Amino acid sequence: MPGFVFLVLLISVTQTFSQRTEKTINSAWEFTTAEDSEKTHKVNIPHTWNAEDPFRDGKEYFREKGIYRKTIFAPEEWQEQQVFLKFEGSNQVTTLFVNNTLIGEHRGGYTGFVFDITSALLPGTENKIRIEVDNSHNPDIPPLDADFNFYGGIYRDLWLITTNEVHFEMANEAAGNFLIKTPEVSAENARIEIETRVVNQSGERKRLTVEAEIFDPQGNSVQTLRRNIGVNSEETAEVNFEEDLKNPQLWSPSSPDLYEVEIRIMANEQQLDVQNSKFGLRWFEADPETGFTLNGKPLKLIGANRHQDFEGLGNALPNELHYRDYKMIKEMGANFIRTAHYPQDPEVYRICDELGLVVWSEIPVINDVTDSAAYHEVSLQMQREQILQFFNHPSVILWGYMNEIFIRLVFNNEVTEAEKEAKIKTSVELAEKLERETKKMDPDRLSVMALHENELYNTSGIANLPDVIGWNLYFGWYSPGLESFGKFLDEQHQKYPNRPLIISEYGPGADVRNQTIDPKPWDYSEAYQLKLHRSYLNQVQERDFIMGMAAWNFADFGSSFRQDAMPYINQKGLINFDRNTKDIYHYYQARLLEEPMVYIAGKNYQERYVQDGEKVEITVFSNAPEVVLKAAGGKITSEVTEGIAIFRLSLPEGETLLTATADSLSHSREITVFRRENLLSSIEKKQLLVNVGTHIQYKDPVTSQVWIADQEYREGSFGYIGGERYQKVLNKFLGTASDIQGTENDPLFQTMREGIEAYKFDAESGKYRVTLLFAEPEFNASEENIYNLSTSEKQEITGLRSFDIKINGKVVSEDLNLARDYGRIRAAEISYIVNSDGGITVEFEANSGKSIVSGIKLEKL
Ligand code: GCB
Repeated sequence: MPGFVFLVLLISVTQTFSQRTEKTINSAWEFTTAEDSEKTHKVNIPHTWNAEDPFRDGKEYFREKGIYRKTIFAPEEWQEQQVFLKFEGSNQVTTLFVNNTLIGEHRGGYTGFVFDITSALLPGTENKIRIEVDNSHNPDIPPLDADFNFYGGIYRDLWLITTNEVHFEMANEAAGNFLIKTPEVSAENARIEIETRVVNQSGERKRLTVEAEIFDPQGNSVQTLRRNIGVNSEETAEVNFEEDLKNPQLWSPSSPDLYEVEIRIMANEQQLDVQNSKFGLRWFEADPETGFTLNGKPLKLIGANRHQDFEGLGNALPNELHYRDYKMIKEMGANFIRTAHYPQDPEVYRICDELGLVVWSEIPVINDVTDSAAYHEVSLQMQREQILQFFNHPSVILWGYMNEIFIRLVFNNEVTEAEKEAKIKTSVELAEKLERETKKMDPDRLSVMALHENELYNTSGIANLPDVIGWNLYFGWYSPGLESFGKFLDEQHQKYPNRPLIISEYGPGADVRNQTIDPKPWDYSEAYQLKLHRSYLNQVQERDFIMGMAAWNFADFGSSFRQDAMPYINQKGLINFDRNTKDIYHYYQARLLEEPMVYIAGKNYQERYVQDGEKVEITVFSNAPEVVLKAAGGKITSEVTEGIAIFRLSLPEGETLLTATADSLSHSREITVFRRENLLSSIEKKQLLVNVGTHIQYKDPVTSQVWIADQEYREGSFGYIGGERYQKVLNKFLGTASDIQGTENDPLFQTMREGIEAYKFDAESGKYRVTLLFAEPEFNASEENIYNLSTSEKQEITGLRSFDIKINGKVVSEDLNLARDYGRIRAAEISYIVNSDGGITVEFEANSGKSIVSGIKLEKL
């Protein structure tokens, strides 16, 4: 072998060994729960053991300890290296053992951390890694309580990192060892400050050169800065650089240009360590009168909050799914996201930089505070970790540290005045500490907290602490009146004219199975979701002083105690838990996108049942001034107002293809029209199914059957006689937002008619099957959740009921007592065979309490 080839080989070999390597060690861990340590199974990280049980067992989901074990082979070369394990996130107390030696513990489930495992490793052999992750409730670790699931496990990537003995600081890396600060940026000049820390674990003093090379967004090297340093063994040296960049290319949602810095440690021309980080140049301001400006221009921040879970996966998502979510948020036309209620995967911040989304990132100090030094300390540690870990991301503009911190207190009827005072005191003290820490660590960004609609935030003084106040406002949902939203904001603005305000949450629950053209609060319809969001968007657009708004929530998410239209799911998403879009997602596109769009609403509302003479209402979203709709050979043009064109069409029964055109773009959808007056005569082909007690049309996704909206009896047709719509809570139109046992079709059973006298069908003579659907809605009222803010208005529980059912005069069920016969909030179905010689009348006669029915199905046999 010629001498120079040998030399080249030698250099590249030593270089490979001496430089940093980073690789995931996600695959094939032996997993067990402490309870059940005999049984292990192989899992891959990202992993949670709670992907399913919160959706099956509700609040009882498994919150204890899980143990991950693996052996890793440590090559001899590791003798001269430093070896680290880096966790991106693990919920919530993580304890690491290597060869049975305790390495360390980390508290908190949403930030990253690094352990140096060098001293416990045995090179040249197998080494045992054991990671214990404890997800039990811990009064000293936030979140104590919140409206989402606390999925346990190592649910983000796990990295094995080896470095030279001389390296950029690692042990502390998750707490940030390479910061790029941009304290002064203007169109002409950007000041850049780079901070790094170099560690020498080689056993001897080293003379080193540290370099920082800056690349512009096109990848051109624009500057290399150098420092010569001497570092004693076992010491850490801080190395800082400063540089001015003329005429910087600015980062913004419309042009998310990213610079990059590469830092290197050199010794005798050899590179010992290297790290890269992107960063961006922008400046911003939050003004209490004029709102938010970015790079000197007003920018209304509009977007969504986002939780990190996904149907079937819990919080253990591959990076691709994070990416897909944020891409969808961007494609909705949004420019803003809030990582409610905790720091998210590092991939998220990288994506937001790249896509151009302004980020509010926050720590999970939610609903309540423990008055303990430990709780305060863990909260501060979380804030430090989040700030240092995501410091270099230009997308991050707001650091949040509390969400609705008084909500538990406000809804706790048992608390004494003294306890209340103590709670307020510790919460305000913690907020003061967090505010101070946030500003100390990052004076260049804005601090923020989110409040719920309650005066305590003002009277306690807590709302005076951060730079920006976020309001979570649910007018038109938890409290009445869509217009109350704007009024509330005006009042706040007037009372506190120096506070920059942003809307951190708003939105109603919406279930795509529930459809109507006549939406009402609490009906969980897509139409009500559209109505509320449209109104809120307008009210924010009308007010310059509001910095922006983030919808609650981008996607439906898991919440083990929730009992909405779908149990254990918070359905305020703009898209479903499985990421299928709801109408509202497309509405935002019409309001926010600059490129042309047209979309016929009603993806989940294809079956349209209309009364005699009634027209079919079609809603089209577009950002064009007008839309043309073609249907059944006709063509109509309609103006677009606030992103919506409404068409009322006389359509024949049966299928119709609709095509909407705007700006030379088209969108088509097929619908099927049914005339209600014909339903009885066509009953041989179709069953007639009625969602009794509601204006909502419900589609069972499993059978594809449609339960049509209820109607009052009219001659020649069908409908109810007597009674009223059941309401669990006054002023709320939905029957009961309870998890109805024994069915997946909760909305069908949640709404009902109480005190009903009869249900009548003017059907022709023949043999029929009549099926009645029931559920006893009354249960212990104290089980209602705190987010149903009007619980004080609760109706008195009317107790159990008993009634008889007659069909065409004959008693078919006597003394039907739903609670006794089936249990409360449990679906019950009874079918009866009826031979009719014209007409079917089902009568309900109460023996005690009031009769009640949820649904009725008529089939001709
Ligand atoms: C809130 C909370 C959020 C809940 C939301 C809701 O105000 O901040 O965590 O999920 O309301 O849906 O009730």
